[in-house]
Amino acid sequence: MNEKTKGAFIAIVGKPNVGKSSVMNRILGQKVAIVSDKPQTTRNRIMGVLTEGETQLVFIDTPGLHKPRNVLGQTMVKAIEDSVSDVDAAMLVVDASEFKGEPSKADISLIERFNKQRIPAILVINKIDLLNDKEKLLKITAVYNELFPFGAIIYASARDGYGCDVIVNELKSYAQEGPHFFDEDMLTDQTERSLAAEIIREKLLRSLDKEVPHGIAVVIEKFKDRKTTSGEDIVDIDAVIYCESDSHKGIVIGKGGAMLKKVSSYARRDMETFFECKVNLSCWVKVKEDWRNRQALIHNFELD
Ligand SMILES: Nc1nc2c(ncn2[C@@H]2O[C@H](COP(=O)(O)OP(=O)(O)OP(=O)(O)O)[C@@H](O)[C@H]2O)c(=O)[nH]1
Ligand SMILES: [Mg+2]
Repeated sequence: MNEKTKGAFIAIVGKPNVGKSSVMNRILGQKVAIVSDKPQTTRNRIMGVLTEGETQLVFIDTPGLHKPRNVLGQTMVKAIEDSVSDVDAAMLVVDASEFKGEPSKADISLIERFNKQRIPAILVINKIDLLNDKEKLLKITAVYNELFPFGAIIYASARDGYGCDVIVNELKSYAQEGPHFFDEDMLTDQTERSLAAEIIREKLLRSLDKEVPHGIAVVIEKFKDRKTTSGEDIVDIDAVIYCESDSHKGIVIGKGGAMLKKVSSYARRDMETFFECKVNLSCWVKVKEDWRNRQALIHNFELD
């Protein structure tokens, strides 16, 4: 082969809930990062790799930039800062439907970081499927154009897939000649255990209200392949769902165990699709008070 390989590392940044993980999943054509309608769904850096011909784009999906209210929040914000310092380009995602006439504080602070680190960036205006007023798009474009010399401003809908091919083409222009960092068929750096834990956390975020899911951490204690008696592949997964109080534990378990049963069954289905085999999932719920302020526990839960 005389083709020269190229690659770029791209940080995906923005406010919570704007659709960063959704855009990455859509670009990769596979769900590697969990998604929910609750802010702060993504808790640490999640890598997604796209290899197309000679070019490899390595995406770093990050938590949404917010004002930390606990040690976990501080750790999440640190993960964003670390990501932006070490990439070839950044992709700032904004939610078109949430635009209130001026850029958010989070976006201004991220743009300051692009300037400080001398990182080029593109702007992705996402969720355009929710916009009735197309004038608003022009307004957002004008406002953000004033703020930073974006390499491109792209209208997108991660829900429909609109604009995602344009994003990939733009990002390819930041790729530099060099060997690929990862195998062509690699999709993410997450282990099977962390993928399984994240799938459970996604179902909890989607099924529970308010503060309860934010105070949850999931740890996989067992992940073991075996063959069933009829020779089929099956994996036994034991998961512990940690929450912050007895009352939260009660909510996670639900009346007669109904909530835990529902969450486990949705999670198992997703795991079977992702791991392409049968899954036997058992979940337990335990309490670890105020874990989001306890560095040692945050470390144990692999969130730092
Ligand atoms: N209508 C519409 N909804 C979208 C689109 N993209 C994402 N969403 C929804 O927006 C919500 C947030 O999506 P995420 O991808 O989790 O957002 P995020 O920016 O990664 O959020 P954090 O990880 O919390 O920072 C979810 O309910 C998505 O389904 C879009 O293009 N259109
Ligand atoms: Mg996310």
